[in-house]
Amino acid sequence: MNTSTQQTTNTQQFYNDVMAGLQASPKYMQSKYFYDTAGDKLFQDIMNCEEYYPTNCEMEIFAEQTEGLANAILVGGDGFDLIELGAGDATKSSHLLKHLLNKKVDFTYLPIDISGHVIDYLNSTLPVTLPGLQINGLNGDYFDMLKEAAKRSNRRKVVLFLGSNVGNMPVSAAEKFCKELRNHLSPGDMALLGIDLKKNPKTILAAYNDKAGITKRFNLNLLERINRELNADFNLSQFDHYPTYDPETGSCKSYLVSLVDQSVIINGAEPIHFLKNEHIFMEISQKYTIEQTDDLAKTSGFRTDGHFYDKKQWFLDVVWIAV
Ligand code: AVI
Repeated sequence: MNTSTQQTTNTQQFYNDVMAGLQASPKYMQSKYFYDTAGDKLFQDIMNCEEYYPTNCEMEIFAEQTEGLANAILVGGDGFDLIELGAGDATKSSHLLKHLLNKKVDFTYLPIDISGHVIDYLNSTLPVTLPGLQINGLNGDYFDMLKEAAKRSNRRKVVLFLGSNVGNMPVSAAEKFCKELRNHLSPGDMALLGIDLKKNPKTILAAYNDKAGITKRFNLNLLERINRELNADFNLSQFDHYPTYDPETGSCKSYLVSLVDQSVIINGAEPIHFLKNEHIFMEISQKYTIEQTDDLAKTSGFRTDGHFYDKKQWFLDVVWIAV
């Protein structure tokens, strides 16, 4: 498929998903659409803001416990493929890559990302910053690319899925995802997942309700994206950001709330009506207990082999072995 055909397909899919979500009751959006160019930048700002702790916690684990992480994944032996789902700029994993290179470990790094720009960037920059790195970036859907990786080599696989991205799925979907991940692996292959833990509810809520209002802008940016890419007329000032955290379930959820009765037209279709105070569900960021992560491993066909925490014990990186 050429780039412009792909673009048209993506826009059509975006439109279908937005319409399905806004015609549903209650209304919802898919958080994967947060990440256009402006959304990527806002997410960078979130990661740098004082209240958003997950990135710093996981960075601390990768920077200060690199040897432990490396030893955990080397248990299965030398000569493996290190696959990273949603690699982004690979800042955290670079600590691990550097350590493995210094130890002269035989491995190939295969970052997978839905963004072609991310893969081009990693393919061109990492071999410069990490001389000797064997890198083979794959652009596409996670599971399609895992299949591709399996076709290209039959070496042992270690899959990284960092940043608490698994938290952006409800628990049942996370289970389904982990089972599917397991189905793409063979016994002895490994997964290293970053998972945000339950903690003081105020700490969690503050992370999604920063004082500077960056998370609010991050949520509103999706409406702006719909205006721009799908020819819609959302009035952003008529929506407010409403984050919640339920300590019982561990679900942190973000909503946009309509401040007035209003209608929005998307690409000339039938207007979408919003009642005053009606909400749109935007995103879940699920928090887990340690026991829940062990259960998640078990139900999806893995055995837990390691737990790595930051000093505050706010964040957990688990090492799972496929059984
Ligand atoms: C990408 N993901 C793990 C972030 C999270 O914490 O759920 C996205 C995010 N949304 C608002 N702040 C950060």
